[in-house]
Amino acid sequence: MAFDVAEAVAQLYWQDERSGKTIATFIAPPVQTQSIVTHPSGGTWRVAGSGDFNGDGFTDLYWRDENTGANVIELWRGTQFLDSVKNSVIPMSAGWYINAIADFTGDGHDDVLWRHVSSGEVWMHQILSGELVASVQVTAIRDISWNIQLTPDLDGDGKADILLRHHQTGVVWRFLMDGHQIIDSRRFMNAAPHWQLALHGDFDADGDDDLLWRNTQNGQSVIHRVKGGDFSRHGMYSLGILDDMHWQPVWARDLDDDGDDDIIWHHDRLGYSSVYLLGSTGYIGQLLPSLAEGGWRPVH
Ligand SMILES: [Ca+2]
Ligand SMILES: [Ca+2]
Ligand SMILES: [Ca+2]
Ligand SMILES: [Ca+2]
Repeated sequence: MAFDVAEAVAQLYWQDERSGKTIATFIAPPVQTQSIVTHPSGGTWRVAGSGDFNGDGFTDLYWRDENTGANVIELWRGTQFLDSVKNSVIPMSAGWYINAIADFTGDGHDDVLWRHVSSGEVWMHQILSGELVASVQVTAIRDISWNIQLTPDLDGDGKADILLRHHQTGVVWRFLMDGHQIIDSRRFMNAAPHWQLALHGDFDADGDDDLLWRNTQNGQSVIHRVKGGDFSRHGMYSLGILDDMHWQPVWARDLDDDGDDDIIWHHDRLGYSSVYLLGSTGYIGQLLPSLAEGGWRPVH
């Protein structure tokens, strides 16, 4: 069923790693979907991530040329291609990779967080209207056992923060951020390593991001509400067990437009997608038309 993509509340991208073919899926309440091919192939280019780089409310694409290391932001307005903006040249061989795309400066334009594969350095590219306006070092986390796992806005100030995870101990560490500056650095919580820190989103509609955990041993999902930037044991509730681990939670978006983020799942082998529409007492699950084939990568 077709709808006007201007009514869409979410625009999600998928890419076939082999060809670089890219699909955009638009979702409008009450969970209607419409998919279009944006690029029949990628050549030597692959999408490294997506975000809103010009603050117009539509999702754009960040492309990297794997041969030359060139980076280009493609600005989109729904199904309409607007512009492509050269951003920087960072050869893959230099060891830098994109760790996260999020709005660290709070201006509504997403920024890019890079990490160096061996030195552990963390670097930020601040983006405005698709253009690179500042390139600044954040910190160096030399111990590469620490991953930058998620970049939620934990304290609800409109600026993304950083959650690190130690992949052996499971310890979660928090950086509250103001742009590229770390304004608070402390241990957030402990969790056994088989609990995967899967997604963040504002699941209770109170303005700060909450966390979705998945137990990789039994498939249980747990939402963990964050209050004032901190962990609260009282704010945890289960979303039940989905023991087929090919089902992965891949995005958090407010799909029914009621203020709280909902969860989009994807079966990485069969290509099925489904949603959990969250409410105050649980969720309503709904299967979606197949959005992308198995083996397609959701672009974050
Ligand atoms: Ca920004
Ligand atoms: Ca914040
Ligand atoms: Ca919240
Ligand atoms: Ca919702």
